[in-house]
Amino acid sequence: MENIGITVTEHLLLHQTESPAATGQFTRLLTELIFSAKIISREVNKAGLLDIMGLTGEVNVQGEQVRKLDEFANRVLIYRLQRSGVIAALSSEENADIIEVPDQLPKGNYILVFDPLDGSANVDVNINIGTIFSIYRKKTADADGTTEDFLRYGYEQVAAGYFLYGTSTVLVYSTGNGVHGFTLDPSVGEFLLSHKNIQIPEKGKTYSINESNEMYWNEQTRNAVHYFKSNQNERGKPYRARYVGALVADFHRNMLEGGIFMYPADMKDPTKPRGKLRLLCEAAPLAFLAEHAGGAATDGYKRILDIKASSLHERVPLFVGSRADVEMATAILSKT
Ligand code: AHM
Ligand code: MG
Repeated sequence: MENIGITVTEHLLLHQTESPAATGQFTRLLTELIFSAKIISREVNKAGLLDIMGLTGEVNVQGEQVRKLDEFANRVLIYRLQRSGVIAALSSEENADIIEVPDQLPKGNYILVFDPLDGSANVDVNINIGTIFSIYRKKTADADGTTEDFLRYGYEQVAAGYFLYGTSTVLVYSTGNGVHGFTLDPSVGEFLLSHKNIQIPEKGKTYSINESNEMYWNEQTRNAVHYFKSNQNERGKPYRARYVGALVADFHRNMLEGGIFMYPADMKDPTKPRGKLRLLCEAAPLAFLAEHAGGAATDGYKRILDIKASSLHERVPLFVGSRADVEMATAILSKT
């Protein structure tokens, strides 16, 4: 019989012995994430049809307007994961504090951080968006997760991944043993293995950055970006510029084709130069995936996975993607 595909669960079970994270509890956790993503994907696909487009009029903890689809994705993930029995506590980009598992529900040992709908400004214009997740084991003795369980080094993650709602819906994840991609076959409702053991090319052909921030950058950042504009890529041609404005989409392209995504610190607020992206729900999980695919991720100076979060919504500059390109950007940024 012809090959009819390997589902995520089958893949996880086949490789269970190789992965410390792949226990029954972990399989349950991933299954809940997958089910939530299928629901979100369904709603994303009809975003233009329903009264789901546009803003809710509320402002979230980051001071940004909350879109209806963000709110929906957030609610689905919280509802499903709180009832999974394998989670001690959750943290979402959309919620100021950690989200507890109510006392009447069973609790587990995992800590989940997620960005329910990354790049959600793209919803109304039909451009890719995604869901990012990061998984840790609870480290405090308390059955309920505490903030301390979330303020961790990125290297402590047991798994990380994302769903990209694009031309197809794709899941890319790693439990620290290779990075694998699965594509949702809507006709059978399953994610099937489509990208086995993804390896980011050592040097890429693309740089991705919002260059309209240039006036807010310091000299080293300008120099680093200038490097990619004035040097040759791995094919001996100029680097090409691509910026979707959805981190997951830019990261996914660069993972498959090679390249660097940069969101440097800027001086939009002169009293505090900082990056835009969040360490726990964006930078750390993508850094985990990049490294396990042979790439790299820094904040321009040090490895993202070596940064310990000091608050739930801490922001960091991010340089992530092909190893040689990230090392080049980091070397230029580190020059005083
Ligand atoms: P979000 O999580 O609120 O959608 O914000 C994160 C997004 C990233 O997906 C994207 O790379 C970045 O913000 C784009 O920001 P900018 O418009 O400043 O370039
Ligand atoms: Mg985001």
